[in-house]
Amino acid sequence: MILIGQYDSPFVRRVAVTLHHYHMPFTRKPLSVFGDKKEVQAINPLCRVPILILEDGETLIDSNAIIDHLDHVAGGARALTPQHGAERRKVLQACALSTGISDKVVGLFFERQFHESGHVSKNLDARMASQIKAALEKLEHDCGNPWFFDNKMSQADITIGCMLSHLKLRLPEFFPADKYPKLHALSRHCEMREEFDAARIGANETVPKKL
Ligand SMILES: N[C@@H](CCC(=O)N[C@@H](CS)C(=O)NCC(=O)O)C(=O)O
Repeated sequence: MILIGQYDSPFVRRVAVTLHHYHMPFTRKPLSVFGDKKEVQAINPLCRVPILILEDGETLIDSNAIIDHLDHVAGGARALTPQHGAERRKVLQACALSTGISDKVVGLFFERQFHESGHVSKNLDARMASQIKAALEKLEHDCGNPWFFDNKMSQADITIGCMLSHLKLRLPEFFPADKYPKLHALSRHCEMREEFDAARIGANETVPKKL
């Protein structure tokens, strides 16, 4: 399998951590949606990552759809997302909140990075900031120990761990050291794991200053 995308994307990283967790071999092409736009768009018309190319050449896009496939291949007991019922809904809801935060963090970062000075919408900036903060507070409230759902590692931990490392990289002021103690502990717990360590951002995996 070939994973396309840089690890400064929380969506690419959650797929990579999941692949490592399942010990599924893959190679990676760290293409940039900016610097390698033509190449990425030739594979995914949306010019978005992650993209996973399967052994038979089939191409999957979107981290949720990719992880759904990986869970299926890993099978019942190994799957990081429970297969049925309330447990499955809880994990998927925590992932939805977490990927929703990452969507807003990416949006706010791009808004600030790419608009010429003075052209950032203050109202949009404030709206996205309030969405990020409220969703972080909800995750902090619901977070268990040592994992999000106490003793069992799930896809919620991978997704929240990758969301937090990306938040710290792009908008660190939203995750101060003296706030969100349960999420800080979860982030540390995740980053000590082998599968997270195997998916660290490389020095060249950056975003351009201008579009
Ligand atoms: N819902 C998608 C979101 C993917 C996404 O937003 N990827 C970003 C990288 S962090 C991207 O490729 N953005 C380029 C663009 O949309 O122009 C997923 O879960 O994979």
